[in-house]
Amino acid sequence: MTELIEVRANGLSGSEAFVSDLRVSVGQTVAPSAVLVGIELGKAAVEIEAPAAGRVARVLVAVNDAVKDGDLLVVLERAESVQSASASPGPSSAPSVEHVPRVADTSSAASGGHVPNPDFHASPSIRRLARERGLDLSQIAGTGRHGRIVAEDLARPVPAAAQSQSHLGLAAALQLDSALALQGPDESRPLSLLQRAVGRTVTQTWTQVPHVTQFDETDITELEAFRVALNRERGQEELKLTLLPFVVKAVAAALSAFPVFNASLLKDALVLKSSVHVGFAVDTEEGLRVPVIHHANRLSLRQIALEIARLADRARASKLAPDDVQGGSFTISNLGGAGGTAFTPIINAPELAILGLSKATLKPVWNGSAFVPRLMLPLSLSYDHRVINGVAGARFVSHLGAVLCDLRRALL
Ligand code: CAO
Repeated sequence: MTELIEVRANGLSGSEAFVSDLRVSVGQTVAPSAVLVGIELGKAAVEIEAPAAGRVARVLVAVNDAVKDGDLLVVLERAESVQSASASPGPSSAPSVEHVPRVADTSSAASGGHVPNPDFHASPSIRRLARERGLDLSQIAGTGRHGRIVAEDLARPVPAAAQSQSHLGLAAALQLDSALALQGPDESRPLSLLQRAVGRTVTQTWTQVPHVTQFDETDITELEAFRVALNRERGQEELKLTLLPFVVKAVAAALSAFPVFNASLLKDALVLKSSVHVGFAVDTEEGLRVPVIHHANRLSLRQIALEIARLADRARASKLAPDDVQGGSFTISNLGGAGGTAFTPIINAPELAILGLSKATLKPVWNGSAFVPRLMLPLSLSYDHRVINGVAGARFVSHLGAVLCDLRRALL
C-alpha cells in the first residue's frame, strides 16, 4: 500500500508569507531533506524540505501563492512504498531532486573545476543575491549542508563560467569588476512583502494600461486663506485641516460632473460607479498603501479630514482592514510634502484615473495689469487612454482647478 506524506508550511510564525520558489513537480523523486518549496516572509526566507525520500504525488501551491503555517504544500509517496507499489504508475523518466554530495573544496570551485549542476540547492535569498550579482548558481560549488550554496560561496572569487553572459557584458562595458572589489560587498536589502505586491501591481498597470498625463496648475490662494482661517477658528483641540481634505472635496464634486472618471473598465464594458469612493496614497515604512474614503461626496470637510487621519494612522501601523482599502473609484497621490513640480502617477487599476499633487508655491501671476503673488498648486492627472480621450482629460483638470480656485463651485 502506498504511504503518503503530507508536507505542510511551518516556521512562518503567523507572518504574511508567499511561495517564492517551487523546486518540484508531480512525478519527481526526492531525497530526504531536498528542498521542495521556498517561502518568503516579510524579511526572511524559509525552505520546506522533504522529510523522507519519495516521489511527488501532488503539488498544492504555485509561485506567489499566499501561505500560512499548516497549509498543505506537497504530498509525497514514501520511497519504499513507491518501489513496492508496482501497480502505481509514474513517469519512469521523471527527473529526481536529490542532494549531490559535494566536496567543500573552495580552491577547485574558484578554478571552475566542478561539473555544472543544474540541481543545485540554494535558498531564495541566495538565489536573489546571485541574480543581483549576475552569477550562475549551477556553476558554483556549495559548501553548506548537503552541498547547499551559502552566502560564503558567493563571497569567494567565482570562475568566469559562473558569471552569466549578460552580466559579463555589462561588467565589461562598465569595467566594474575591480572597482566593486575595492568597494567591498554590496548591501542586499530584501523588499518587503508589500513592496513586492505593489511592484507587481504597478508593473502590470504600467505595461497594460496606456497612460496619458495631463499637467495643470490652479490658484489656491483663496482656498489656503480659507483653510488657515478655519483652522484658527477651530482651535487647537480640533483636528487640523490640511490641504488634502479640500482636494478630496473638490475631486468628489468633479467626479460627479465627469462620471467617466469615476468608473472602471471591465472586459469591454465601462462600469460607471454610483458611489464616489476616493483613495489616497499613504507613504509607510513598509511601502505604499492606498486606503479609501468611502462616499467622499457625502462627507463634510471635517469628516473627510477625520477619515484621512484615521486611515493614514492605520496604514502606518499596518492595521488597515480589507474594507479600508477596497472599492476605490479614483485615487489622489499627494507629493506636496516631498517637493517637485509635477510627476506621472500610475493609475490604481481598475480605476481609470489618478490625480497627483505637487507642492503649491507662490508664483507671480499676471492679473491683467500687474504681476501678483498667487499660491499655485500643480496638478498631474493620469488617465486610461483606452477610455478617456485627451479633451476629456484636459476638461476634467480644468474643471477641478476651477473648483479648487473657488470652492463655491463644489456646490453646483
Ligand atoms: N502643497 C503645499 N502644501 C501641502 C500640500 C501641497 N500639495 N499638501 C499638503 N500640504 C501642507 C498641508 O496643508 C499641511 O500644511 P500645514 O502644516 O500648514 O497645516 C502640511 O503640508 C502637512 O500636510 P500632511 O502631508 O501632513 O497632510 P496631508 O493631509 O496633506 O497628507 C498623507 C496626508 C497621508 C497623504 C501624507 O502624509 C502622505 O503620506 N503623503 C505621501 C503620499 C505618497 O506617498 N504619494 C506617492 C504615491 S506613488 O509612490
